[in-house]
Amino acid sequence: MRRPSIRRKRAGFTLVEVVVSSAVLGVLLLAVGLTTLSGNRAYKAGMTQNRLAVESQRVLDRVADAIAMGGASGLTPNPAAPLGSSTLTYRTPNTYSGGSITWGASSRVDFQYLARDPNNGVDDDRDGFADDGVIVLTRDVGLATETRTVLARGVREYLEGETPNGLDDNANGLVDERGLAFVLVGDQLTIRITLVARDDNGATQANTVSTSIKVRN
Ligand SMILES: [Ca+2]
Ligand SMILES: [Ca+2]
Ligand SMILES: [Ca+2]
Repeated sequence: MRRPSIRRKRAGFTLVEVVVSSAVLGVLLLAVGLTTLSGNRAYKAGMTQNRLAVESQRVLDRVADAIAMGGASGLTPNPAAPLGSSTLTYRTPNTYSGGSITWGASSRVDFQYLARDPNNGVDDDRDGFADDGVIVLTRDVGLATETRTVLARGVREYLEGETPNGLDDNANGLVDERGLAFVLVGDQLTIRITLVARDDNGATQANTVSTSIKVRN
């Protein structure tokens, strides 16, 4: 005669199952947390990069537009390689008649240090960047009508990739160039700008733009 089989119902989980499940859940939660954190950091960095890209392009366009009307012979100093220049004074034509140009007052675009963060290797204003500065457009230089317009803030002291060591660290043909750098080759004036900012993670973000314009002889 066949004995009836007795099946016992399992109640709950074994300790091993609980430990394993908890470990798996922990790993999953950690992975999700890290992914979220990583995504959040990337998002904040991306936002700052986008803002810098738009801002640096806007400034570059303004500088290029301002200088485009100037004649190459009126550029002071002559921003020749390998040093280039972080300041450029130019004159725009007032009138053109009988084959001759009457030049107007001088204007200047240059990199300037801030009074609150002078050129001393120290981040005096504690914005995260030592000796960062501004790009200034000065019209009617030396006249009673002189005006000064700040075109950009957060300008890196040296162009991205460049350190002050007598070398061309970023391999662009210029040595120790500033965050605003002009160089003239023939009638082609190249303008380079690096803007910097801290993103919401506290990380440094930089954006560099450049353009070349033809200046008139
Ligand atoms: Ca300083
Ligand atoms: Ca600073
Ligand atoms: Ca360089």
